[in-house]
Amino acid sequence: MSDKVEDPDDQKDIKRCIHRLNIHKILSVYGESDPLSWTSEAMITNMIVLLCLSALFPVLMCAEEVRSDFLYVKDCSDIYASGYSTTGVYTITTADGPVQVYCDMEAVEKIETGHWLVFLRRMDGEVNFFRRWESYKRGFGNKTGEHWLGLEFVHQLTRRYQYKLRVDLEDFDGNKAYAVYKSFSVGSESEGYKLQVSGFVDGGAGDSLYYHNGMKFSTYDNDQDNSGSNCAMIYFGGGFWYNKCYYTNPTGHYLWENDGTLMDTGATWYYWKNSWDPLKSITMKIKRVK
Ligand SMILES: *[C@@H]1O[C@H](CO)[C@@H](O)[C@H](O)[C@H]1NC(C)=O
Ligand SMILES: [Ca+2]
Repeated sequence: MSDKVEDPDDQKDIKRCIHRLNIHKILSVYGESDPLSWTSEAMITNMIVLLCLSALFPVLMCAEEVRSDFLYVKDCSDIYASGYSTTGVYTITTADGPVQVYCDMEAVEKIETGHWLVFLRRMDGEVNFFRRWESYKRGFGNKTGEHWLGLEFVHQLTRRYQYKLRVDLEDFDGNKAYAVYKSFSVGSESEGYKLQVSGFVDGGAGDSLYYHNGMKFSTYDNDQDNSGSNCAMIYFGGGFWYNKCYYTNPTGHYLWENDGTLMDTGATWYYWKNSWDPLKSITMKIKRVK
């Protein structure tokens, strides 16, 4: 596990060294010497989190509901057009049943209207993102807090309509930056939920997704990355379109502060400051392009 990372450039070599130290630190926290034991521990934690979340569903169901056919109300733009302009959780009925979505209805700039459909949100570390393929496919988390909406749902939307993507970042000093991609889509499961992004617009964040464009999605139990190792496993990441391995890892280990330790396993977006610093929050959201 320690010497199978095949990162060619120096930058990655440095990363690899830090990474080894990190594995050691994490394992000592858990009092284990065998990485596999750590994994089973993480899996048990996942199960507990999942159980807790299912108990919370009734609470979430109290959110505002827009019940309609997937064909007519498919995303936050339609919900907005139906007269709902408050940011929050809404329910969309799909062929696979109801799906709860978090709609960010705020206009971010004067020229840019709201009604973004959030598919990833990290903000406080309350939700464990080290999860298996099935979780990333179906979605998990707390829709008013940290969550992953689910690859299948996002695929079903982006195969039918054209979407753009916006990524919002915030560091621990309150600085913000963003990146927009004018075109965003996720392939089918048989295509590995492949990522397609293009039309980068810089809102100060830089373009960390270029390295992930065209990649299949990977989780620790479904390695479809370009590394000889398993990116999700070696960096304790969640699920992402890992390449060999990443320049952004929004589902990474949530770190509550930028204290210099465990830094390269965090939720990072490298090209903002050319650093692996963990972020306080990161949101990925999509909007239909007319
Ligand atoms: C969901 O997350 C929000 C924001 O962190 C929090 O206020 C709320 O209590 C959470 N809800 C549940 C049901 O855990
Ligand atoms: Ca691999």
